[in-house]
Amino acid sequence: MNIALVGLPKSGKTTIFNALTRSAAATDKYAPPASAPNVGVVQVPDARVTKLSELYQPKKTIYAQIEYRDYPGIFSSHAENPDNALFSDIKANEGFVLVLRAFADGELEELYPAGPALQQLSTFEEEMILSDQIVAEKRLEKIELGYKRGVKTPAIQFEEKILFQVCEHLQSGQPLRTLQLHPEEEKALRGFRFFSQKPILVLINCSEDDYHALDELKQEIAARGYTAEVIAGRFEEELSKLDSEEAKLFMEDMGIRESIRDRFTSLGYSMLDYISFFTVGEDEVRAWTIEAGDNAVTAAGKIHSDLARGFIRAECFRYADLLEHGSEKHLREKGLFRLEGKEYIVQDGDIISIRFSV
Ligand SMILES: Nc1nc2c(ncn2[C@@H]2O[C@H](COP(=O)(O)OP(=O)(O)OP(=O)(O)O)[C@@H](O)[C@H]2O)c(=O)[nH]1
Ligand SMILES: [Mg+2]
Repeated sequence: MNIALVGLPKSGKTTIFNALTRSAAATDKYAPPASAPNVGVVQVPDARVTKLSELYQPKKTIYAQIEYRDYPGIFSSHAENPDNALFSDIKANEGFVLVLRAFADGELEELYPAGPALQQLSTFEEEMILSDQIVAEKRLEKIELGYKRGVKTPAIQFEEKILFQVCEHLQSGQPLRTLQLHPEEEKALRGFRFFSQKPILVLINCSEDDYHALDELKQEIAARGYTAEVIAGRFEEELSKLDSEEAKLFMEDMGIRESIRDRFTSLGYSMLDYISFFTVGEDEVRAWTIEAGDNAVTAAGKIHSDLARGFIRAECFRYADLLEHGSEKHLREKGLFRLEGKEYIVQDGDIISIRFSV
């Protein structure tokens, strides 16, 4: 899974990146925006994988991973000339964490004016919509030009029809996230990687004092269709440098139940609507990530494309059942060891073995 940290300049993206990945990337107040992202990979702590590893004693245990990519601030006069390479890079991520600056720093606000948090959200959304509009309109112009040269296929006409819809939707100020599309329409648009189509989680970055006082702002952001979470960014950055016992004491003091690093496991999965399935054996116990609603062939393809191509069936049981009955043998006796076909919708916590032939 990969997640981009985005936002207006100096909203605290790198500070939060450091907390998430236990890195020490520079967070200089005066430095101009960097030109490349910071990248960090974090293992997803999953008690189920740990338990499966105890049961199977494999040579290798592999947890799922989240890759965080922390980008320089975009969409403001301080981030001029957004070069296309940077935008493409940002849009290649699966989901966005939008960091809003909600800590008070008069000097920063003077150097990098951003306005109140809600205004930052509006600015960012408007800019995403505008950027998508430019992309869609450019493509429409190219299609028109093609028509004049006699390039007209049903596929292009189909694309044109959807792009008109896209432009209309964007023009009304709506992000593409809210445009209902059929699967084949969605497929035709996939290559554009529109900004406003990405799943977004909003992080309100505030000072320690305000940590428990931002429910109203959270609700206002929710009313605009976003999930919002509050984080005391700099505090969490400091926290991530401590050992876990020390960190626990500080967190209790502050009334923080879980560090951002731990909170993000479920936040990331629910933002992207992802679930986990597992493969087990003597060699390896491993967690895999797929979208909720994916079928057995898609899951097989995550492991290896050969497994999807030569898919015969999935042998499958549930983690919870294994825990309850203790062994695969007992599961077989209870009829809880299932054979599933291509169309089977994989469930969170399924343990799967793919039979295939190529
Ligand atoms: N008081 C306070 N300051 C913060 C917090 N988070 C970040 N800062 C400060 O804000 C400044 C910018 O922080 P960064 O994390 O570098 O911000 P950024 O969004 O990565 O900045 P760009 O990448 O340049 O857009 C630094 O001086 C941080 O120490 C916070 O939660 N509270
Ligand atoms: Mg930064």
